[in-house]
Amino acid sequence: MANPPSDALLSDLQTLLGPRGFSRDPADLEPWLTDWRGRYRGVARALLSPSTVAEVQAIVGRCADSGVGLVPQGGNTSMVGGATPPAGGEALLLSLRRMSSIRSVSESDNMLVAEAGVVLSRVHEAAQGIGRRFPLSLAAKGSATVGGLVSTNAGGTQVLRFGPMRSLVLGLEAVLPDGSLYEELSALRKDNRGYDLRQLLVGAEGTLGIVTAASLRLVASPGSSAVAWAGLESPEAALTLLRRLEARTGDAVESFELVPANALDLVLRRIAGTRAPLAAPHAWNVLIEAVAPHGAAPAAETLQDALVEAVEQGLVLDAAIATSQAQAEALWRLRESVSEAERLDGPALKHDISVPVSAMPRFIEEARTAVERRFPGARVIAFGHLGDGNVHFNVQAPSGAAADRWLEEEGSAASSMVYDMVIAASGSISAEHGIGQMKREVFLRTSPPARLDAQRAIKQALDPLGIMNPGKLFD
Ligand code: 2HG
Ligand code: ZN
Repeated sequence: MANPPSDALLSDLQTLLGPRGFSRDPADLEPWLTDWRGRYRGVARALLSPSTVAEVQAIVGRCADSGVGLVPQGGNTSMVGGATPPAGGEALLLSLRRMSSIRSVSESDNMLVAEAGVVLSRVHEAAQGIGRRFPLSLAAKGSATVGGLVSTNAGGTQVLRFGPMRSLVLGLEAVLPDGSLYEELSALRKDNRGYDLRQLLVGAEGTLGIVTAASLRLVASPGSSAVAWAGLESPEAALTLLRRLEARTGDAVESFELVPANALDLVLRRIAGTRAPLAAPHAWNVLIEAVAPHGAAPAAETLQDALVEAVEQGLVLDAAIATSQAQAEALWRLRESVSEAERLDGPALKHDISVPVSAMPRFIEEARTAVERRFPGARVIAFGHLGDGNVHFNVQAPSGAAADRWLEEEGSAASSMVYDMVIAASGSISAEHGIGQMKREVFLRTSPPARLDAQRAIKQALDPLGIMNPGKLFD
């Protein structure tokens, strides 16, 4: 267990970091003590905002000497309370937001080096600046930071082709729990010197060290891209369509996002300025983005041909292709607003789950029927990354005044039911959001012993004092 910080430690940190890097003013701390969904609230004794790696090392070193817990935080967009301090008030909040420089961009190595506090949309811009791109995107791109993306092994809406963060991190710089610096911002594509510490830190949720910078892989910009919206009868039809489109485009489908009628309906009702993409509503929809390399037939042509054929065959019920950048953005906005529309609509239980891709259509239909039958009034909204076998199987509480009581009385039974079905389908109870505080119990309950024991041993070896992001993953 971590210790509370002493007055001596606090004043030492204040001297070290100066007025811009240290605050105990409740007004400065307030925005960062609650997660963005308002589900978790914590207490911290001070907000530390270092601007250099040396400062992070000094902070961690001092906290290690006195056994004080540190909660790293970037854009505060965690879906599982992973960046919210514990309620006990004994930890220090370590914001990486001031470490926000892009240290280098290299065309010949096809990579850039960004500090932990760089926001994802700036990574996109920097890559574009040299005619390349960073192929990972998500709705929170305007606030999610590199450190958090690395530490949660973030996924998002482009995993289908280039994989999650794990496959895009070439090197890392991180301060380990004893204050030492792991410094391998390497551009190496091959490196087999023993255990891969970089991959251990990716997805560790700040429990094994503080990521301060990452080398990120870039890919070629496409010659053209096309965005379409299609209405279908079922998730099964959607998966069939995906495989056909992949065959047609030579695996150049970059996004294939499932949106059920109830999610689209929420967006159209709750998000100003949105419009229905097709003439009539359909039970299921997909947003598709496909690309084509320079010199090849434009992506819009290939996608159009494939969709016309799919409509003729009855696989797709209706479809629309964006004919301008503005239209493409409007379609993307529908997809990216689902989470926010759901939040505005009322409380929901979030289940970020995965099962084998081939099993997902059946899982969605069966699990939805089972949950809605057992919990009358609750509504399942299953949307997201069908091609990755990952949907957000969210359960909205019955509407009206009884919602909060329902969550309290039935919420954990409903979540257990979903997770048990996921485990029975050989799936994962956390596909892309991590464990944080929200999933600790189910993580401990459902993980195979060998997996848990090995992870605990790693945590114990690297962070024996338990000062790194206390209360997340393990105690
Ligand atoms: C998404 O895919 C995010 O939009 C959020 O992962 C999912 O709100 C959610 O459940
Ligand atoms: Zn997602």
